[in-house]
Amino acid sequence: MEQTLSIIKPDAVAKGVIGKIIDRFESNGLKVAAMKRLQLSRYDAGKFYAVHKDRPFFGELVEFMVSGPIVAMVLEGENAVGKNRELMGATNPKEAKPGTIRADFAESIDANAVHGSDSLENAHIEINFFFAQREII
Ligand code: IDP
Ligand code: MG
Repeated sequence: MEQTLSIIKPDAVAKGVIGKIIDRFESNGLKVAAMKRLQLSRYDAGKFYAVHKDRPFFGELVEFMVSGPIVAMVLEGENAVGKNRELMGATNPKEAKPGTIRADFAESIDANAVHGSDSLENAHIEINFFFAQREII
């Protein structure tokens, strides 16, 4: 059993596809172990994406992530980290496989509907960023 962090980003929340995205997880063996809707501050968005702080798109990424509410979730299941990445599709929705979340719900490489942890180690760090242990059931 693994746990991973998923974020439904501001573009997908604004479009009203929270339920459709969660259905992809639940229909593919991932359970929602914790969930909250919130809006990030610039400080928190910068901290969350600190690994990208030297990339040219960092400023845009932070502005996008604070532009509206997001939904953060802990997903749990067998191979949850890899399975979530597979369901998400490639970072650029134009390169994402048909039937993936990004292919179906995202418009562009910056507004790409979802975030998912890329390793078990980062999943642990990212889950702790959003959730207290008592919120994960
Ligand atoms: P990932 O979300 O598929 O793991 P990362 O490379 O970790 O992709 O990048 C984090 C986020 O930064 C992406 O989801 C996307 O929103 C944004 N991003 C990545 N590359 C670009 C780019 O070239 N231009 C604008 N935004 C980008
Ligand atoms: Mg990433």
